Amino acid sequence: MAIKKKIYFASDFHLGTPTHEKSREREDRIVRWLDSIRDDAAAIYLLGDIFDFWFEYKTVIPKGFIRLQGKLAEISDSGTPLFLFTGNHDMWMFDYFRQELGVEIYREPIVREFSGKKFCIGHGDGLGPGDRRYKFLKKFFNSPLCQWLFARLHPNLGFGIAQGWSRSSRAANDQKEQFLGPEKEWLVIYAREVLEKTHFDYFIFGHRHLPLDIQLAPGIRYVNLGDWLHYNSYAVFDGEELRLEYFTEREPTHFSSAVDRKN
Ligand SMILES: [Mn+2]
Repeated sequence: MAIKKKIYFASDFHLGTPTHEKSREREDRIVRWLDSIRDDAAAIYLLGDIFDFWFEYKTVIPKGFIRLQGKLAEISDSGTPLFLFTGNHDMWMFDYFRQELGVEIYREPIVREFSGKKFCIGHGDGLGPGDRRYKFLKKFFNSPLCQWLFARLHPNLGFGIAQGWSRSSRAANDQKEQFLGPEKEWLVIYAREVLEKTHFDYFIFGHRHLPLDIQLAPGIRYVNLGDWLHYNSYAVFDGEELRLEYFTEREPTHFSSAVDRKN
């Protein structure tokens, strides 16, 4: 058996958008990626916006995404720890993933140390300067009152409203984000602010939908995980090096080998 020593990070799958068909294709790709990394993964961190919208009622969860859930359950049951962050699109994840899949849920950035390197890990929304409107909305959406009220809406209505919100977002409109330059990227600004007070080796965030690997100081980097709408990007730490990588697939060869076996 391979020695499990790599730590994987990915974010912004946005399952559910833009269409059921496209989302399913993406979900299948993510499941193949998880299959490809699970044997050498010491842990897998999913950094938010896994779903384009999610809400769980006391006894009911949204339809779909069953292959991802099954795969996460399988990996979790096999003993590989999985960690999931809520993003701005799926902040209404409550107990289901922990109870049913054994996946730990985080709502805020966390600090971790791996092989002597200090990591700051989070989705990345609401950090850095500006975006006051979003920061206010986040507080409101996170309030028990708001969640209680949403749960009172019939799901057909509630999810209809939510899909309307989501359709106005950039990701749903298939627009690629543009790099603003290191002076203006707000997560770079945030990381630099943090570094004035505390040492970190690596900052890993999602949310930006742009694969970025930016050196903040010698040996100190900010990695943005990109997304799976455009990039199929992820990061992996092997105990020494942190790398931003892209999941690429060759044409499936298992069909021909299945035929070979029959002969
Ligand atoms: Mn996102």
